[in-house]
Amino acid sequence: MPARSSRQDPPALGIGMVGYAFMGAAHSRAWATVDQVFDTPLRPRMNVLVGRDEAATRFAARRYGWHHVETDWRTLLERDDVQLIDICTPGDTHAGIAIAALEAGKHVLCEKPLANSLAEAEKMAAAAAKAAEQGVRAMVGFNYRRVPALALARRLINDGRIGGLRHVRAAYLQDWLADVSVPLTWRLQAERAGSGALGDIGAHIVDLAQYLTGEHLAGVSGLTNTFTTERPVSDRGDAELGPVTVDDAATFTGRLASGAVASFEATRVAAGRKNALTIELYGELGSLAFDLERLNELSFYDRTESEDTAGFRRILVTEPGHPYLEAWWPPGHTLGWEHTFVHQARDLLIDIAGGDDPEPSFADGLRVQRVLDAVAASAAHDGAWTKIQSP
Ligand code: SOE
Repeated sequence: MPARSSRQDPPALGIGMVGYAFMGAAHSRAWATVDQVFDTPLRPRMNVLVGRDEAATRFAARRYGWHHVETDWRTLLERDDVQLIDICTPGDTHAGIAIAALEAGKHVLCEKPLANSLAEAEKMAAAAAKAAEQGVRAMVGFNYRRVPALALARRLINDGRIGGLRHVRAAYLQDWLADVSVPLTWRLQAERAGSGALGDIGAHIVDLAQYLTGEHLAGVSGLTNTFTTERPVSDRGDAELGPVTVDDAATFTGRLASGAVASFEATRVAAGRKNALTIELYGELGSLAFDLERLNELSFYDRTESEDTAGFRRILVTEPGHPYLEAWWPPGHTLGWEHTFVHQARDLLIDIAGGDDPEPSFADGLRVQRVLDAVAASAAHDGAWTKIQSP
C-alpha cells in the first residue's frame, strides 16, 4: 500500500451510491469506517445517495452520513463530486448503471451477482476491460473473499500447503423462505433478480471455490426447485398471491479445470440455517475448512505432520500477520460479517490509487455467471452435464 504521512489527508474520492437497503447499509458503513481503520491512499467522501423515493432516500442519507440526495442515478454521471459509483440495487439494474458509469469514466463497485444473465455479464465485462484502458476500475462485490480466514486459506493454498486439489465442498444455507407467508419481494422475481438461491447465495460459493482454488469450473450438473410457487404480493396481510419465478434451492456438482471434483448447495429453505456458509477444500497434502458462523477461525489439517499428533488445527485468525488484521484490534479481538465490506472498500481504494485492476473483477463476475447459467441450463434438462466455456 502506498505510504502516507499520518498527519496529511490523502486525496478525496467522491462516492455516489445507488440503493440504500440491506447492501446499501452495509456499504455505507464500510465507506464511513474504512479510513478510520486503514491508512488508505484515498479518502472516500460519501457525496451522493440515490434512491427513487426522495423522502426515504433523504432519511437513509441522514442516517448513514451521505451529503446529498438524487432520485435518478443518471445524474451521477454528470456530477464532478462523484468519481466512483457503488451499485447496491437489484440485479436488473446492474448492467445499465455499470456500463453507463464506466463509459462516463466513473469507477464502479457493483453488488453480486454481477448481472441477471450471461449476455449482460458479458457486456459488463467488455465495458470494464475497455474502461480499464483509460484507468477506470471496476470491482464486483463478492465480499466473502475479504473474510480474513478465507484470505488466509487462499494464501495457504497458493503456498502449496494442501497440495494438488482433489475435492471442494461448499454450501450456503439460509431459511428465510421456509415461511410460506413471506411476501413476493424482488428477490423472488426472475425479471428483477435473475434467479433465486442460485444467483443470490450460490454465486458467493461459486466465486469462493474459483477464487480459493485459482481454477474455474469446467462443467456442472445441477438441480433446482421452487417449493412455494405462489406468495402474498404484499406484507399487508391481504390474500392476493403472485407467482414465484425463481428457485428456492439449487444443488450442483462440478468439475474444476484440474479434474478436482466439487459439490455445491444453495438454499433459502433450510429451516434453522440463518446464513450458514461453509467451504471445505481437500488436497493431496492437507485440508482446509471454514464455517461463516465461526468466521474468525480456519481449520487446517496438515498431512505432512506426524500421524501421532496430526489433526484438524483451529487457527484463530486474529494475528496482526493475518490478512487485514494489522489495522484492527489486538489478537483475539474478533471481527464479524460487516468487516468484510470495510476490507472490500480498502482494497478498492488501494487499487484505484495504485492504478491496478481490482479483484474480483467484472471478468471474475462473468466467470461466476457462466457457472450460474450452466447450472440453470442443466437443471432445465434434469441435471444433464453442461460444459462451461473456459475463461
Ligand atoms: C440474501 O439473503 C443475502 O442478503 C445475500 O444477498 C447476500 O449476498 C448475503 O451476503 C447474505 O444474504
